[in-house]
Amino acid sequence: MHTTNNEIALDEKLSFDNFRNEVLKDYRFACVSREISLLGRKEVLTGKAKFGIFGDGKEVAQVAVAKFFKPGDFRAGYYRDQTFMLASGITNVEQYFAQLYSDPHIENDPFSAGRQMNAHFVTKNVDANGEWLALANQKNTSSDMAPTASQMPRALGLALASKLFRNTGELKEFSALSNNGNEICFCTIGDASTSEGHFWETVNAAGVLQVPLAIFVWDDGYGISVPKKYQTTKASISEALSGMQKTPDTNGMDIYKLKGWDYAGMCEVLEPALQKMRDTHIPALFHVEEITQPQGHSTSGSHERYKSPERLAWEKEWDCIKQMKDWIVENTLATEEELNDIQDEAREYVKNGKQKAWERYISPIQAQVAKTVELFNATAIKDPEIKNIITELTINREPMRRDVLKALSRSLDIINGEDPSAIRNYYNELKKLNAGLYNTFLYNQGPKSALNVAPIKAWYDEDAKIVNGYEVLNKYFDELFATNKKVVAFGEDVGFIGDVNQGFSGLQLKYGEQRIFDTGIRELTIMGQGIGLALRGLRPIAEIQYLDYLLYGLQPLSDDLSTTHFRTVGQQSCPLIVRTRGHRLEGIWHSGSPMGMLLNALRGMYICVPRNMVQAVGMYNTLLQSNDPGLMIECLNGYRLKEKLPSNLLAYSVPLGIPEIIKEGDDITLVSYGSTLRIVVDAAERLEKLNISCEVVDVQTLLPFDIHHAIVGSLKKTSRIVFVDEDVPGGAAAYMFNKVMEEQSGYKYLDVAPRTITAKAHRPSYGSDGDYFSKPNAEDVVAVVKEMMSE
Ligand SMILES: Cc1ncc(C[n+]2csc(CCOP(=O)(O)OP(=O)(O)O)c2C)c(N)n1
Ligand SMILES: [Mg+2]
Repeated sequence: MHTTNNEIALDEKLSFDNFRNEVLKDYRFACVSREISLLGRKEVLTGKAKFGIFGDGKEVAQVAVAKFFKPGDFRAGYYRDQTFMLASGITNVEQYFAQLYSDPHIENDPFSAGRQMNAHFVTKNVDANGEWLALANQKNTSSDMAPTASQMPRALGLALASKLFRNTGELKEFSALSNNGNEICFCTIGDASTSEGHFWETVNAAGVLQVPLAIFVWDDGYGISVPKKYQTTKASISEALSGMQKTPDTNGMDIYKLKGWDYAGMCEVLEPALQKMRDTHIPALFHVEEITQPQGHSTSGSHERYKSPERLAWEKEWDCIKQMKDWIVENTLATEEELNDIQDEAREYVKNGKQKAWERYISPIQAQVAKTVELFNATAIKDPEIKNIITELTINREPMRRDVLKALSRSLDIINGEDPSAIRNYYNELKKLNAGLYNTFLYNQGPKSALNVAPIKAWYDEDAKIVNGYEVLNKYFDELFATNKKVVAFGEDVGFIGDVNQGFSGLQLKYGEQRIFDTGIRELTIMGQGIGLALRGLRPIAEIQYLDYLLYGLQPLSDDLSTTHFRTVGQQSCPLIVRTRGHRLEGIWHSGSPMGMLLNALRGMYICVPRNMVQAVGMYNTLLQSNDPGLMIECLNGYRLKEKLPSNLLAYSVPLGIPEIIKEGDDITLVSYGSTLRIVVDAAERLEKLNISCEVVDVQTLLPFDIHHAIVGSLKKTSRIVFVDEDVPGGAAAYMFNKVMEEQSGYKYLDVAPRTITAKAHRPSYGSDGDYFSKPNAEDVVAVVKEMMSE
């Protein structure tokens, strides 16, 4: 083919024009983002928003990174990423300000409906019915959190999913979820937050697992006021991590250093580095240095208090937008005037967007104020105190929803002689409306709610086999892995030996190392791994070897998993199943049953406490049909107890929140769960011989708890009730007590004072006697019941 000089010149001009346009587009994003930060701070300082934390100083690095963020990719980041999200098309000015104002309408703040602080982003992973979206075709972000480094554990799982999608034959068909595992998890973190254990555990695991995790450290030299010499060995995270560098003969990660003001330099490194990650899945750390904080850390406090004049002057000079501007002019891509115009236009654009967001935020509240005033005007109330209340409300220039409710409620206290029904009705109407805005989506509410799974009973063949508890699970997991391709299981000793109690015995050999696998001893990131996989549409079962060690993995379960559905207003589901085993072993760290701690920390998960493995299987089936996350605590001493093997292992499902009466009786109700039930049943049998008839109730799940109030039904019959478990005093037994007495109005049906029987406050001494004298035993139960019968 013959090309003329003219054609070559035209081609060059076109590619130069494209390049120039691209650069100017990025410059504009940077300017818009900077204006957001400047104006956002003002909105807080003038009282229109409560708190603000902004991404100023990180703009240029983030427009550079966003260029390589593709559909299918995921982000797990933190509150500095507004420019990244703007440039990726995930947020815009109006949405950003709606969140800053904590606008509770999802149409306005599409990330959290005002539930999250500003700069906490999310994209949907499920539709309104809980069906998985085509994540491979959209740019994705997991939902940001405020605890520093909390994004790290789940980032590992988001990256691991790419590896599983690429290497697991069974997953190939899910092309809407992954494009052959080409996706990278873009993980961002501040320099100071790398001091957290979460960071180190994640980095180590990524180096071992070889997953496409790209960690960007925005290094502005400070964690609030504390400089990095107090945070990081050698005051440099890339230096400190240099031993992690991958070599041709080792695993590990690639480590790059970038300058946060050097637009061209960053693009040049990022393009091949990120492509390599897609191709090879080798993780990488991008240490982005020389970043500034033009306005300091956040709206609370000023950086002049802890930065030296030299540092402040350096930050002005090395401001990334100034540097990018100089670079553009030097390279004659645009004139200074053109760039000033872009800046001016960005300022206007942000101001307009902010204004729209404010109007949308405030107008429904103003309407509530107007309606309240109208209601009062329509009645003949002349009370001066009420008039004051209403005047106070009307002169408030920035009223909040709570101000309206307070005014209505205070007036209702005072109204005398007039008919208050219109005002009361409006008060109740608003309370309902606000409950819908503020108190929803702790769990799935639609078809994917675990509470909507139809119960199916276990069937037993006439010649049903009697097997060990662990064999029930083993048979079940075998059938599960054969039929549900999205299920994966992992944890310490789960892969090769099939878990310490043989639930997965032989299954790695059968289903492969991609589906059932060992992990390092790292409970925190095992949980994060599960969260990330679940967010990407898989059905992970993540194991904590013993309940006592769940504490190591509790933070991501409590802060991340349990709040995911709530903080995203139902837009993200994370159906992780955490499997563990516990209660009743021996010694200080092998006997734990810290159920009260879990109940308090894990609202947003379901907590299943099956009494045997057949019940456990039914609960696994229920959870797997739903999008709700669950914790399954199997009885450690139940694996070798004999159980009858059902014939419909995969089909039957135990409904959550439905207690089962496992022994009927008339004199007293004994409520318990899990391993303790065996002690309770023992005691009940002894009491039977003394002519005391006990009704024994297995609550089956602590969250949810007895949703149809069956226990009060038993109490109506017996008039006496005891709650028994092996948690500390005031733990889960007290929780059950409260539920039945307060929520179910159980107090109305009591003949004698209700009791709890629990373990001692201290942890048990080692050995069987240590257990006997620390945990509740049958003798204790018999004694308490006899005493109650004689009262
Ligand atoms: C677990 C936890 N501890 C403390 C805080 C309070 N806190 C918020 S931001 C921050 C500093 C983070 O600094 P860095 O990681 O460098 O990010 P930067 O804000 O500088 O971008 C601290 C201590 C927190 N949010 N979470
Ligand atoms: Mg910092």
